[in-house]
Amino acid sequence: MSAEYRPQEIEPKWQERWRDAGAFEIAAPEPGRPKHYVLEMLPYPSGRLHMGHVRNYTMGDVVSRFRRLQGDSVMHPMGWDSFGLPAENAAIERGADPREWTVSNIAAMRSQFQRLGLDYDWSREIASHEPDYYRWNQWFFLKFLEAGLAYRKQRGVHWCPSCNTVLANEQVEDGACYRCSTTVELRELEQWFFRTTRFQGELLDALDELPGWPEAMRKRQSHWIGRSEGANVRFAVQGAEAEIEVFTTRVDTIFGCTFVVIAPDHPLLDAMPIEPERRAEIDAFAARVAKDQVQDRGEEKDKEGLATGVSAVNPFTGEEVPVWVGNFVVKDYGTGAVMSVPGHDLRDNDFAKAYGLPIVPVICPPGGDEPEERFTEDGVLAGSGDFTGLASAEARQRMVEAGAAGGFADAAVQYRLRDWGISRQRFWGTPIPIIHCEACGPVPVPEEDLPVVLPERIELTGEASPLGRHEEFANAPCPKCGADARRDPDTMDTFVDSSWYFYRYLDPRNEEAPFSAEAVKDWMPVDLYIGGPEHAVGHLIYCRWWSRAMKEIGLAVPEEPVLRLIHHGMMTMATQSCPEHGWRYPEEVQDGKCRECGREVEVGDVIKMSKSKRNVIEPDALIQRFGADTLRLFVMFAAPPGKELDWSESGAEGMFRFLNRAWRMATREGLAEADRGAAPATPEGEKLETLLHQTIHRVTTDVRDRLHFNTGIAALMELTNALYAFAPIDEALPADAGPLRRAAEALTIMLSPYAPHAAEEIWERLGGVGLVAKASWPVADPARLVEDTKTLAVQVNGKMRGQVEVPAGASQEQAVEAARAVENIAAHLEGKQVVKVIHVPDRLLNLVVK
Ligand code: ANZ
Ligand code: ZN
Repeated sequence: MSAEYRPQEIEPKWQERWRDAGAFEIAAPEPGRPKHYVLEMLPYPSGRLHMGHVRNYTMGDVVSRFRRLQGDSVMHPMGWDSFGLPAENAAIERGADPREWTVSNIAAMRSQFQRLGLDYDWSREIASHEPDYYRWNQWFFLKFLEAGLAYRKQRGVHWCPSCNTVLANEQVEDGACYRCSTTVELRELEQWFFRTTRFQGELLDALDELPGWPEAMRKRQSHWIGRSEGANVRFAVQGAEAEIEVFTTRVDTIFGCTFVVIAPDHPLLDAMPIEPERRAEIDAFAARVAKDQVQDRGEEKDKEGLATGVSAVNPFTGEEVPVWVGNFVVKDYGTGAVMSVPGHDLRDNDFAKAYGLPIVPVICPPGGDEPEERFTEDGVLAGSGDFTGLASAEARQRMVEAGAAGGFADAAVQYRLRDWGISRQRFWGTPIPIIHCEACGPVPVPEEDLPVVLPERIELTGEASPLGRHEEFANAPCPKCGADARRDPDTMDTFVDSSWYFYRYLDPRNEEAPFSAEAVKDWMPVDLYIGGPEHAVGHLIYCRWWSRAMKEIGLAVPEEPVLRLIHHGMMTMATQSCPEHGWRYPEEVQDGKCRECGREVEVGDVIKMSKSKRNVIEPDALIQRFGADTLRLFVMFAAPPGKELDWSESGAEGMFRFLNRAWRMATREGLAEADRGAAPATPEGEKLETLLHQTIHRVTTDVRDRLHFNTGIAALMELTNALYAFAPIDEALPADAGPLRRAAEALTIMLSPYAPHAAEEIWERLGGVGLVAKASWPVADPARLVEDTKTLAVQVNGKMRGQVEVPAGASQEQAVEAARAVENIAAHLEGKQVVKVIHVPDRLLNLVVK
């Protein structure tokens, strides 16, 4: 083997050794060792690794290796989120077989992962498109159905006309499909739903008990679940035996209610005495606005409405107010009806002005005694009968009490969260285990008939629900009555697959159950979960819900599956564009010039890496050039987790140089033969020994407690520099080689989570026993952590005059004495009298003189 650092030689060698030794396989936690479950969001097997992946997965790998060295039993599995549209689109566009396409992509990505040196326990690998995985999706579906956690309903749902499928609320971003950005439409469809609202209160409350989750993430979930406290108030409809119930968070404004608005498709409209002509107009209006129905109140759009000609009675005032239908009232939120208070609600105010409806302000800003139009905050009530003069909060309470006593109002809580629609009109997903029978309706497939397997060959054209046209698949006898019936033509949302996969890793080959209770007891909850923040309200709510749902059907699982969550942060890079050829890839540019035409390229903003802007770097090319270890170090060093990481060539080169330096020092001649036990024999040796222990301490706490991987690397670089200063590489090994040998070994172990291949090779050459991956993390000697001297800044009359070394914890007298001994400081004290001393121990001394 070469004396030089040659990553291309050593990396495959160690990957093979790890594989042959089954180094990272683990059956169960070893007794006496704490378990640590490190999980990264499982990738969609697109077939190509990008830099975002590299960062995400390296981060998990560093933690996993680090914990193993520290003596933990580490669970670090990997698998594939292998159902989903890209495979199906490849089939539609190029006639590829979705299964073959998927399997070959998985193989390609797995080998890329291995080239990065990731320490997964591959014996636990799972892929969600395999029947032995998705059969458990079907099993859960049936159990949830039994428990009332799943149901079928016709409801307005988001439809992506480009993906030809329904989307969940969580999959619509600003009115567009999260996948392809096409504007979504609203469709009324019969769909299967998971009752996420069943645990909405718990999901919200438990956020407070997740200190290991980023604050921003908890806020987004809390907003998404969206709890509102208020009241339901019932207005009697004039001329009919009907009541309109409204949900309001501001019952204190009810004396200013001048009209009521209900959703244009509200079923209550049928019970109202509306003239036939108006009714026809309302139906037409409803049909028109249904198309662009918005999910959220408060979204900017033109408020449109239509009077019904009917009026209702405000139960607090006895006044009659007109009832309107309006496009801004959402049928599925609250009661689908609102009391409009144009005095204090901006939307109602706009609406009232547009349609000439009365505006009656009833809330005075605090301190004032005039009610103020468009004042939207809490204040003091005016013109509100018995409640006049009360502050808003108190008024709300009293009014609900009065309403409850009178039988026309109740306290009410509303959530913004909606049940999770899981039917997808696509092929490449988990078949829904239901058979629709004309006589019996939807009938569950008996458990013993699971899995319902996707058909092998199918023609895919992009039309919705292709399974429904595959006669062999679609036809099935009704499990109840035996009559000819049809299977459900839809598949499950792929977010079903990712809601519980981390349980399956723990017991991946179980054929009797999704997983065993022992496996869960051994390993759950996940100690650290790493993935993109874009999953804040989709996946990360679903998997919290799924754990609760599993508990509900009797499985022994924790309610909260994930203790600590971090994001890897985006990879960014400057764009480069040639005036002639437009965006250029980095390899199309040399010395700032376009390789094709020699024109100077313009360097643009540093933005998220994207193919379309060509500011991307291919991990494979970097591995070939620098080796995986340099790439790993770079992505871990350049920014802390969660922060954007800007790609730079020089940054990668810097890491490569650092590895070379560490390598040369640790593999230098004679070091492996030096006596590891020899105590420091010189003051320099003492100093090195102390620095070593301080470094161990720093790296341990930075990575273990704070996940500050970058400062951990910085400490290792400093230690390396100190080794060079202590024992210059071109000189013979110093006689005081004990500290050097110890430092080189500890450096190798501490480097190994980041640069595992180089570390193994150094370790072997240093005569280390076994794999460095299985070595023991060095322990800092507490005696060496107390710094014995401190540098005091010395001021005279508040001006910096010098510095002085004092023993740590030196007294004021000691400090003054030491300061007087420094020439420059003494000069400023000459002939003067010290009238006051300000002493901040170990930091600062200020002498006030006259
Ligand atoms: C009267 C009122 C006066 C309101 C006022 C607000 C301010 P959040 O906080 O989001 O829960 N609302 C109720 N149901 C609605 C629906 N289905 N579609 C559209 N808007 C609806 O919002 C609660 C408020 O949103 C309720 O309080 C109601 O307007 C409106 F000065 O009632 B409020
Ligand atoms: Zn039947």
